[in-house]
Amino acid sequence: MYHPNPALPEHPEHPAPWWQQGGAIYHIYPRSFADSNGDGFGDLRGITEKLDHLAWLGVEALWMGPVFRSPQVDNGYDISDYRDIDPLFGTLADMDELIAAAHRRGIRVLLDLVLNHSSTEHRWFAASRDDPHGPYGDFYHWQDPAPGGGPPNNWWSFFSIPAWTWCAERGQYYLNLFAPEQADLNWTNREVRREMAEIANFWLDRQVDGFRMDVINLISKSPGYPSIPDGGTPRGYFIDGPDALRWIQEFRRSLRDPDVTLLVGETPGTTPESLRSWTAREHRALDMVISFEHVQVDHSHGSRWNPVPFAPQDLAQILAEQQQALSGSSWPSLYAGNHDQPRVVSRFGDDRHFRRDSAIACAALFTLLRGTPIVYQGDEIAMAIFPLESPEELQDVESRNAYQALLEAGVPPEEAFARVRVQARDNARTPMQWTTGPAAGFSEAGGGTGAPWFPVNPDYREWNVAAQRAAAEAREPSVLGAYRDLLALRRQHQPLTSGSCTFPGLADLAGQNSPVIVFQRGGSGVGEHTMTIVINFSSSPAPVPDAAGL
Ligand code: ISL
Repeated sequence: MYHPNPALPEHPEHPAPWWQQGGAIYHIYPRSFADSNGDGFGDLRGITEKLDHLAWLGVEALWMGPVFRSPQVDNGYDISDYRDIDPLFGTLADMDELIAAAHRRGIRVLLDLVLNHSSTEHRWFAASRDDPHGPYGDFYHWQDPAPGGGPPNNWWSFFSIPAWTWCAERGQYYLNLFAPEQADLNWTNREVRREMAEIANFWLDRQVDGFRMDVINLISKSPGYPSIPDGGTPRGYFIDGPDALRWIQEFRRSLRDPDVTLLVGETPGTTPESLRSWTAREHRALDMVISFEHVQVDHSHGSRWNPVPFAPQDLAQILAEQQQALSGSSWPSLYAGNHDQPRVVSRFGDDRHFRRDSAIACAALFTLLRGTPIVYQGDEIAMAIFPLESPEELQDVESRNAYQALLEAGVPPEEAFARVRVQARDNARTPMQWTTGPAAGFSEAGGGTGAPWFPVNPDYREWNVAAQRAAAEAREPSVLGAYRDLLALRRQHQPLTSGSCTFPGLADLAGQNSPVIVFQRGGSGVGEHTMTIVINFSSSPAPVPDAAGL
């Protein structure tokens, strides 16, 4: 049974759903959060043991990355049984205990459903491969080779490889927009859609409060699988495809509690118009989306593997556009860091000279805009990117493939590594830094079978939860204390909870190199006050730009 956190007022005067009442979501990457049994991997019991950290921080919900049964080719984003917990993370009983323990502390629980694709080790895939005319024959996207041989079209996977894999047993190609071990499910099949809703209801019956829906805008593929014209984008082909919105609406209607279940959709490559369309309340599709334009601000020509320094005004322009698209009856999520992105303080801050203050500046930006903040584990203590020294240290399938693809394109090895190392997803997946103890307190010392699955960032003696909690309690400055204060501030001031969000002087600031971002949160009623937030994203004093008109 869910009990509201007494630290979080319920706002009976606002009819808004719980996620619009000032609370934040804490994002956990389970294998790197807390290891309760000393096997080197984080687990569910580890999360349960650390719930007081979340309660202290003042978050209203947690979202954990996928913990379902999986061969772990993509760290759980390749699910082989949606109704069971992978032994790496524990058992169904551990999950029940975690949900109950979170609810006792007033923290809601969101699971990560990966419904665009399953593992090729799922029983559906074996049945589909072995019996094209059987009940599962059509569960995936199977196609004959192109007339001249080779893959059916020119689609390319997000993981720098072709999107079609040949299956000798069936004599056809299947579609995989990620790794070959992640086969895309065929949502045109009504049975696939029914299975998806039943999986969600299975977890709602176990008392979860909502879902983050992985790459949910990829579920609809263009009929006939046409090739993308040279220079074109996958939009309309497999991004924001023709039936995606309708199927998400149908999915919501099939849920046990369609009105109170939070659905956060991850939507790479989408447009501001689609953002609005997915989330407009009257569409009854998604409640929020995780969009990407702002985390691509430092990608040259849209390529993650060609990073350039970030310009604060470019970031402000993108955020303003998102805020505009999601105003009114839509609602944004706010994030800069997650398990797929480099660490925020290393990316938008100065992790060498102003690590604490620049992490706080990033925190202020991504907690004070309109929307629900999603705080990624470790960002609340300014964890930084990992000092990767060689390509052999890369563990993530996306980073390894990207490095390989750069080499194959003729990029010299040193340059290829330099380009991958700062953007690699591995950077944000290092073990959580809890204490100054062995393995940063991530893994139980003693009884364990080995070291953490990924090395702890060597800076943990200085940057850890225990040290910052002590500082916060002594009212000394710390990133952790700042996060807690910012999250409380959002709940206490109506303009921050639900007011509008505008960027004064935005058009005049476009293309300028001012490091100062200015935005205003408005009161929603007559006579309500507004709040102005001014953040300097540089290492030296800077004037508030005149264009902001303050
Ligand atoms: O972050 C990315 C681009 O900026 C991609 O790495 C990412 O794969 C893409 O955004 C989709 O991410 C989600 O689905 C993937 C999984 O590997 C990611 O971890 C997940 O967040 C496939 O399930």
